[in-house]
Amino acid sequence: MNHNEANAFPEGFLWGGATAANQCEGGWDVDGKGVSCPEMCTNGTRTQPKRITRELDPNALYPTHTAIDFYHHYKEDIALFAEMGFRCYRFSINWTRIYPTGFESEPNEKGLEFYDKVIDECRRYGIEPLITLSHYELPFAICQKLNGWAGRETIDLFVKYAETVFRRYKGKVKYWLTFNEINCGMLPIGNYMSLGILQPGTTDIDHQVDVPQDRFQGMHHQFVASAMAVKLAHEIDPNYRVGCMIAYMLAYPYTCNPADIELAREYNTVTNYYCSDVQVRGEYPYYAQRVWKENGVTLDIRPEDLKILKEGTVDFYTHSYYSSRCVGVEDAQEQTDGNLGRGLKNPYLKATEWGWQLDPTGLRVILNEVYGRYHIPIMVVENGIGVRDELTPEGTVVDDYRIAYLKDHIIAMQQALEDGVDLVGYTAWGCIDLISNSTGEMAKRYGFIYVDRHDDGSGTYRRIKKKSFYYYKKVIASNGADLENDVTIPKE
Ligand code: BGP
Repeated sequence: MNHNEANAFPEGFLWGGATAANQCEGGWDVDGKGVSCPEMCTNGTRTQPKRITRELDPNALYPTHTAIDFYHHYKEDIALFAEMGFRCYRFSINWTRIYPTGFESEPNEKGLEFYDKVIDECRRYGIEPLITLSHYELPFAICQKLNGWAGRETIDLFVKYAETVFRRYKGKVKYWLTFNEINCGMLPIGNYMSLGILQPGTTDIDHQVDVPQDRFQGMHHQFVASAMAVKLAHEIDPNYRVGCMIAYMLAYPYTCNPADIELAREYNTVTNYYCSDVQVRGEYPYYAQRVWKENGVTLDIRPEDLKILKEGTVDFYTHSYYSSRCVGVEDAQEQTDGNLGRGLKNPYLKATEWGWQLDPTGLRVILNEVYGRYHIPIMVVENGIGVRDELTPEGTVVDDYRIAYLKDHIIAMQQALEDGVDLVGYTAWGCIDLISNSTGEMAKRYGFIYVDRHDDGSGTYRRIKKKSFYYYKKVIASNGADLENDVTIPKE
C-alpha cells in the first residue's frame, strides 16, 4: 500500500508539538518564581551526568535557568507553531511560577498571568493547548522538606496547585495531563527526576541512591494525587479531559529463547503498564504484589486511597516514544542507551549519536498494544530525534534525517489507525530546540525551529526555520496524506 496516498488520519486530528517549561522557558527567578528541581541540576553530556547540587554552585552552568528564553519569546514561538499549522501545543505549567515553594496559601498572580498570555496566544491561532501539570518540575522546597513525593503531604500541595490552574483557565483549555512520564518512577533515575526524592549520598542524575520503599510509596502518592486531580477537573469543568502520560520503553526479546520472551513480557508489563493500569483502570494490577515483593517494599495504601483511585480514572492515554531496546538472559551483548533506560543493542536498528535506536515499527506495536488493553483514545505526545544539527553556510539546517524519522513514524501511526486504533493526536517532541532533559545539553536538538543557543551558554536566541519546518507544515496541511520529502527552504 502506498502510504503517501492513503490518508487514515481522522478529521480534527491534533497535529502539533510539545515542550516542557523547565526545558524552554528560562526566566527561572523572575516575577516571583520559585526554584524547581531541574533548576538545581548542572549541565552534562552522555558520558558526564548532570550533577544535582543541593546549593547553587557559583562555578557551575545551569542550562534550565535561561534555556531558550521562551518566557520572553512565547509570542514569536507560538506564531511559528501557527505557521506550521499546529492544531495543538503541549506545554507544561511550571508549578513554581504558581506556588514558588509549593507551601504558599495564595498563588503568585504574575505566574498565572504568564500562562494566561500563553494560552490566549494559542487560542488566537486556534491552537488547542494540552497542558502537563507536572513535567519533572516539583518545587525544590518540597524536595528539601518532604523528600518530594515520598511525603504524603505532597498530595495536598499538588491538588491545591491543580485546583488553582483548573479554575483559572476554565473555558480556555480542554486537555490536561497530570504527570509527565509517571512510570519514570519505576527506575532509579526517577527518584529525583520524577519524584523529587533526593537521598543522602546522591550527587548526580545517573547514579542515585535508591530506596525502593520511598520510590514506590512516592509513586503511590502520585497515583492518588493524579486521581484527585482528575476528579476535581471533572467537577470544575465537565468539558475537561484529563490523561495519563507514560514513557513507553518498548522492549523486544533479544532471541526466540523462551526465557528472553518471558523477560521481555515482564519488562514491558512492569515498566510500561504498572502505572497506566492504575490510572486507566482505577486499581493496582494483579502483578503489583509480586513487584512489591521483589522490590522489598510494603506500601502504605489506605482504604480512602483505593476509593479515589477508582473515582479518578483518566479520560485518555498518552505516551512518549523515541526508541526500542532488547532484553535477554544472555547479557554479554552490547548495550545501548534510550529514553530513561538502557537495553541491549538491536542488530536490525540504527541509533543516534546518543545511542537511541530508531524503530518506527515499534510505534505501531505500542499503539495496538495499548489500545487493545484499554480501548480509550490515545495521543502520542512526544516523539522525535535528538541530533547535533549544524547550520549551513546559508544559515539554515537541512535536516533530512529528521524528516525521514518523522515520515516513518507518521506512517506507523497511519498503519495503527488502519488497524483500528483510536489515535487522536500527535505532538512532536521539542518542536523548537530546547534543553535536553537527560543530559542538559543544548546540542541535542529535536526542533523544527533552530535556536541559536549553545552548551557554553552563548548565543543570540535567534529562531531559524529548519527544512523539517516546511515538511511538517506540508504534512499538517494535507492532514498526513502528503508525506513526500520534496520541500525546499524558501529564501526569506
Ligand atoms: C522525555 C521527557 C522530555 C524530553 C524527552 C527527550 O523523557 O519527557 O522532557 O526531554 O524525553 O529526552 P532528552 O531531552 O533527554 O533527549
